[in-house]
Amino acid sequence: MASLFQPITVGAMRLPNRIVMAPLTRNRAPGALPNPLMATYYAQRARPGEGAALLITEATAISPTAQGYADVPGLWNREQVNGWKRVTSAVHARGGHIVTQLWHVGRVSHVDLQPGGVAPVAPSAITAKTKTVLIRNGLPEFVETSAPRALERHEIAGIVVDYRLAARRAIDAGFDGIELHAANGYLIDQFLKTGANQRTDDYGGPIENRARLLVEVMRAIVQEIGGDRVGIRLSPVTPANDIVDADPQALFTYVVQQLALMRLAYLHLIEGSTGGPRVIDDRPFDYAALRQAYRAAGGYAAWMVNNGYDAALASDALMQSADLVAFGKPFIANPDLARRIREGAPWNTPDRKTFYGGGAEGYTDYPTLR
Ligand code: 8OZ
Repeated sequence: MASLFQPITVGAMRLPNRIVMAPLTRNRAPGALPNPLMATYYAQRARPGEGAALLITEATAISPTAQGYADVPGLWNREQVNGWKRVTSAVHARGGHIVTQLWHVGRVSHVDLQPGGVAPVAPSAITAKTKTVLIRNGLPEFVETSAPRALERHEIAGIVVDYRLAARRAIDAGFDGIELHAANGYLIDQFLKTGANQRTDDYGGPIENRARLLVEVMRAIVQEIGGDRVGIRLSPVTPANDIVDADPQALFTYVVQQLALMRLAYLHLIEGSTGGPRVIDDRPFDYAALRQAYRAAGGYAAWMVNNGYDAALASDALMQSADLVAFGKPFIANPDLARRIREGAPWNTPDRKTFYGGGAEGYTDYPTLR
């Protein structure tokens, strides 16, 4: 049985403990450009013995059309690569590890965020009943997402290339690897799930078709940077961003069986509703059965769990064969969360008002223990 403070090898990384900082959207990258304040924020959370053994960056757009929120960072040009280099070197200077989360929002976007003001792309032309954030007159404003257009069959290969190139640029920027964002109702999850995918070509219909984009993107990324630098985030039943599937247990069993054929670093599971309840009454899901299906298919990547964990629940999860635990909101307010867990110290409470947008306040000014 592993404890939270037992070292572990995760793909190409040797980690001193099992504590991971989950990806957290913070909307502090005007112009989609990573900046020095972000480097400070991540480095604070990578202090040896205090911060996370592995940091996952906030979701990062792979192309201009992949964006769905104001002031989120990107990874499609040289300037962004250089901006991220400051972040990765600040984290590495502390002895930490950091991967970036590659993101295409699909339909969860707004015409004001799209190049040329065109409609966002999606598997099918079905509008998500959800909101995104624009910045108008310097202030964040929640707006309904725009109606998307369905991707043409011949456009999909180009999206796969965008992911592959972003993965290459991540390595150029000094990241230890990437996490594919296949969760929370964004593009990959939209293809996966029946509520958003009504395609009649080989990317819609049966599970193998709906999972095709995920598998193609993962294969392309693994070819480009090696599976030992690749993780993936999945959220089988989250309702986030108006997403639903008719049979998530069957869908994700197939997905993890496909992932078992790749030599990956980790699988990252959001249990229940993202940032909300861990159990959803009308969306039951057996995560232990999913992990067993992955292992039975020969998958040996680290199994990372997330959503609403505290120290006690995290220890239980490791006892029940999870390998890593990702903490999200606790890391916003506690740069030294690992130390607080080790010492049983109280946790600072995060301030929701400063989650999205703004500057140093509520970002780099949370206190550490003395
Ligand atoms: C909160 C606000 C905006 C985006 C996710 C990338 O849910 C996000 C996100 C979260 O995965």
